Amino acid sequence: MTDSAYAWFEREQRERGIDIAQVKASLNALKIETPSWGYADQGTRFQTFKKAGAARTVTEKLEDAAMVHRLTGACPNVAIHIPWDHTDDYGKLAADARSLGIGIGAVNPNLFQEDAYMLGSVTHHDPAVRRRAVEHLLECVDIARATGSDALSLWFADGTNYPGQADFRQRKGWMEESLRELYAGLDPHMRMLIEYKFFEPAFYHTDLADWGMAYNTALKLGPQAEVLVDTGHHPQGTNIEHIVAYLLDEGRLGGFHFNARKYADDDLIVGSANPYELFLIFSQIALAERDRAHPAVKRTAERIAYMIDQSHNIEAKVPAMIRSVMNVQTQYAKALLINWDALAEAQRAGDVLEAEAAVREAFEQNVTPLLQAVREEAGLPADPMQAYKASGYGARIVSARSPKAVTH
Ligand code: AOS
Ligand code: ZN
Ligand code: ZN
Ligand code: ZN
Repeated sequence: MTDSAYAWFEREQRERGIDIAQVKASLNALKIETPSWGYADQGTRFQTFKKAGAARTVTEKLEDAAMVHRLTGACPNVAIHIPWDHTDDYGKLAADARSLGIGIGAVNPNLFQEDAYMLGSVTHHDPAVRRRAVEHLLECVDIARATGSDALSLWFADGTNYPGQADFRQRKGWMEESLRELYAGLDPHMRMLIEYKFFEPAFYHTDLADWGMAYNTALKLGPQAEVLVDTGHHPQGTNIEHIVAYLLDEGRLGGFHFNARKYADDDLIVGSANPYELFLIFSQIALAERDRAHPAVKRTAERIAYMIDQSHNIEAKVPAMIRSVMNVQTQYAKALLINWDALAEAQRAGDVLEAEAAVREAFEQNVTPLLQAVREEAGLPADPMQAYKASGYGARIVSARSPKAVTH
């Protein structure tokens, strides 16, 4: 993109009444955590294709996450999943990450891959299984402490497949009891992000099925518990931006797991199927970030943990992650181009068409010159995807990570 394209963009936006310096500051502040599991081979229940170059060890996952950060400047932390990223020395893991220029983000416990959890983890009818689950959660607090992480991302696969299989209210009680014990184990600076999902792997009921259940649980636990919105976890047609606004207003929007879906929890490249939805989510956040009349809402918006949760089945992992990061930046940039005064004026006048236009017209702007300028001003490649292709990293990891070369 040429300088003149950016100059033209800036002139256009000034005419639209947009404060470009503020937009750039907001874009620079946007940090997005990438998931360690997005760099390793993941599959569907039909097949996990072995992809040449996919990270095989936690060290390789850190290397890939660091590469994404080097090219985007926007991904300083990587989320870990335990036991997938298990190591005997978590202090060393954090030091390794630091030496690569990144840090450890949210710690994700895994309570869904042991046979013991077939009928539930923290909601299992057998107290011994619940104990095992709570001990794993507490172990993850220790791991967060050892790695310098300040967040635990909690997703529970707990649910049932058939009516009558279990007692909903009894399980609700066990969930709350287990989470209370975990909450008591948190350090004061740690946040507990509670993720909900309406179905899968359970098909009849899921113990934390929607944002209301996650919110109510967080409310009962205390201020360190917040809701995590995974964009793939709602029934079709759900107005996610409304949920986002509601949770922002209540001070309990903790973070996001971004991914795209067309049908269910597809976990595809962010913004690939639903860019307008992502834009509308960011429009609620951008509005909250500038809400000086409600400082608590503004604070909540400013500390949202933005995380990507995608699971690559057929795509090369590192460039897929870069694409997701760029797509997040694009939709946030567009949301920052809403003329809020014009929107408020249209709302006051009850002018439905003008109000809708004020939002949509921001989405229709071409933000490529803006994002390229912001990156160049920060000393980053204007086009991280292009830079990745030119770097030779993809070819290097394919040869370095051949199955024969596995050392541990
Ligand atoms: C599962 O559907 C959730 O999105 C979780 O966040 C999960 O832990 C993550 O996808 C890694 O398995
Ligand atoms: Zn998720
Ligand atoms: Zn999910
Ligand atoms: Zn998902």
